[in-house]
Amino acid sequence: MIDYSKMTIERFDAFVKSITVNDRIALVHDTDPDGICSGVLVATSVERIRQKPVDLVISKDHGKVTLTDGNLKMLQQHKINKLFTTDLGVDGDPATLKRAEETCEIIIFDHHKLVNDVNSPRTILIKSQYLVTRIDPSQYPASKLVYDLFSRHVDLSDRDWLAAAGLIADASAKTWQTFLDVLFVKYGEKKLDNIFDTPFGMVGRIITSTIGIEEGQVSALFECVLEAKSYRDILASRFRKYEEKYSAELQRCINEHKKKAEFHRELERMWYEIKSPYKINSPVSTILSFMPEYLSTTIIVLQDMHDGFYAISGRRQDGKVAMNDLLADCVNGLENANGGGHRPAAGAKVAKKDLQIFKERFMKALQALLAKKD
Ligand SMILES: [Mn+2]
Repeated sequence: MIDYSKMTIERFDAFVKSITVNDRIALVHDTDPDGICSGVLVATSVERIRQKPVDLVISKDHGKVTLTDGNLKMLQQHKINKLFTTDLGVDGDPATLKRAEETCEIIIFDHHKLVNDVNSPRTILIKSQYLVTRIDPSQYPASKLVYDLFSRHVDLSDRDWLAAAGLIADASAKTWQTFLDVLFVKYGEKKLDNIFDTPFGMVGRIITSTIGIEEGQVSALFECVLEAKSYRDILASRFRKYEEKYSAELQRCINEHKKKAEFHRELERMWYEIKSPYKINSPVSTILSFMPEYLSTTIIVLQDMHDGFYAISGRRQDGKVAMNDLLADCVNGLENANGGGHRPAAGAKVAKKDLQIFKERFMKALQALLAKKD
């Protein structure tokens, strides 16, 4: 049984009931599979509730998970009075949120680490950890959260595959086995050993690949997912070809890791700098982290983004190291850097000139953790 927090649910219900055709509604979503699937579920729900689409969709580019001045300007230009955000830790910047509150009522759907309790008369913060306390919030992705909550008000059963795609991409399939098993039967799809090879897994792969190769496609991709009556429409879309290219590149990076990564067995550490024309560090780190021999390895995969910054992904699947805290500590005080995410999977952005500092801090932190264990 899911232990819902009563107050959050009641406020959410009242908010949904207050939605009318006259509202100016915006959606701000993250641009990974969970962010897009949860965003599409919000957009679909709003449209079904009031028979009119959302008025504005803002797709966040990677690296900034909080609202920007540019986002606020857009909200004002479009006279938005109700705002939904999905899969973004916007609670990391309460000041900007307060400014958004001057014109908008806000609902935040998120499952990242709680940074600030930004609940207020104008804002409802819906963190997975408020609703379910017995699992790590990384295991209750935004897509499933949005699906569960909006299903209280509108029939989304024909879009359940969006919840599946989002949670599989966020490495949460094990937590939702029963939910997924029902869908495999319902749609007559085979359950495969590798969940990422199933059609629901493939939806996420197509999203990751498209954005990893051509970030400018994000609006078209969002539209495609929104219009799709079934996951089959996405698998048959023009975005499928990105997945093929990306998969090959992913395989190359995985194949080369033994040769090119730096290992430090004593510290249970892997440090792997990859070079690729695509933004690919995050899926490379995820795949490595689930290889049986690396389940107890702290993995860093980084990539020069050729914009003065490194994109960094950290993974550790056995739960012994909190990657979100670790990366946040390592970037603390560095110029234009940021870091955070989930306990098993986190990300960071660091200026090229500060990479050495980051690496030293990372090594020191692991040594300190190791000392604690002894
Ligand atoms: Mn997510």
